[in-house]
Amino acid sequence: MTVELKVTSIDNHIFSFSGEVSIPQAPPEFKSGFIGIIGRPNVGKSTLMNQLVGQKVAITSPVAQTTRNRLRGILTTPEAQLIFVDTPGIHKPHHQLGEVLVQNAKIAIESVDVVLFVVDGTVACGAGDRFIAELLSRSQTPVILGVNKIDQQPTDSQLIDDSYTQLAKSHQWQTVKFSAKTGVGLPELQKLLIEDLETGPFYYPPDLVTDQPERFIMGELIREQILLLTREEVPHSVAIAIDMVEETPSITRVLATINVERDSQKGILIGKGGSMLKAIGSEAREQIQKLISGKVYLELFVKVQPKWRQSRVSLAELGYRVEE
Ligand SMILES: Nc1nc2c(ncn2[C@@H]2O[C@H](COP(=O)(O)OP(=O)(O)OP(=O)(O)O)[C@@H](O)[C@H]2O)c(=O)[nH]1
Ligand SMILES: [Mg+2]
Repeated sequence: MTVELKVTSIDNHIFSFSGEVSIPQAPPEFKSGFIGIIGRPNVGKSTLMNQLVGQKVAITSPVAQTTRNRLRGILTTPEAQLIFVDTPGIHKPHHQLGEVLVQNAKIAIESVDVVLFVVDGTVACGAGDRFIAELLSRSQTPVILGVNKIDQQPTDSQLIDDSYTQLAKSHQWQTVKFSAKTGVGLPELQKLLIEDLETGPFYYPPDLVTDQPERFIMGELIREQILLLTREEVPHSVAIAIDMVEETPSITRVLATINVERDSQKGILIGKGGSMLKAIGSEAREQIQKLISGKVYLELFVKVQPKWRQSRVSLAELGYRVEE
């Protein structure tokens, strides 16, 4: 028996279903479920999800607070379907956007089957981790502690390791160590996660890797280049709107607007003689070409929209889920 799932999508190549798709029926012992990836900013949550899924579905950067929206990455093996929910790093919020992000992470904790609490194995457990641990201990959701970045641990990592062993012990959490960057330890992590899941159906078609429309990922790939190429407050003050995607047999035309809060930020983004915008555009274009496996023409506009981060209406308009 197959279940017919009707989804209408205009330009969702990754989604890969425009029209009708069939989700096969899972075998009796098949396991499935939702795994929330939670942790402080910059610990490697999105890098981990991309590695597990085997494709870049989430953008990553050395700048903290890269991820803004909850995003699913899907891994289907012969025995299980794991749906990872990547979340924004949890930190003390300073403005409306920050509050929305933390609130969304809290909701993510409650709406998954297992929480994978990711910490940075290059530094000892800190106040930020304990804040999240406290939040997690108030929820019924089972937790696995994932110590990441072990490829970069100092040679004497005893104190660091002890700090996490202590944390896991006090909450009776299982611990697993890995490197999202090199992939070391990920097979063990995957095995542990599958053990923790219950038997269940396919939630998504087996070949799907994310629940996000291609348009959203295009915007994220532009934002990723801004994170990598600009400094200080600029990266956090931008919101991307994809205004148009037009596909022809030979090329896909994408028009996008980069919204910023101030004229000075607009100046930085455009750069001398337009050099910065050109660099952002050409790098992002390459990434988008990889995403859609085809030629792309990308045109970027910069617009000042004062205080968009302070306004819940603007946040919603720019595609951020605002959950109460
Ligand atoms: N050495 C090393 N670096 C890593 C590893 N995993 C992630 N990183 C780096 O850590 C930085 C942050 O990675 P992200 O995946 O963007 O982190 P995040 O937790 O999603 O960050 P937010 O979305 O801001 O909360 C990037 O520069 C990554 O390349 C790892 O296993 N080893
Ligand atoms: Mg992230």
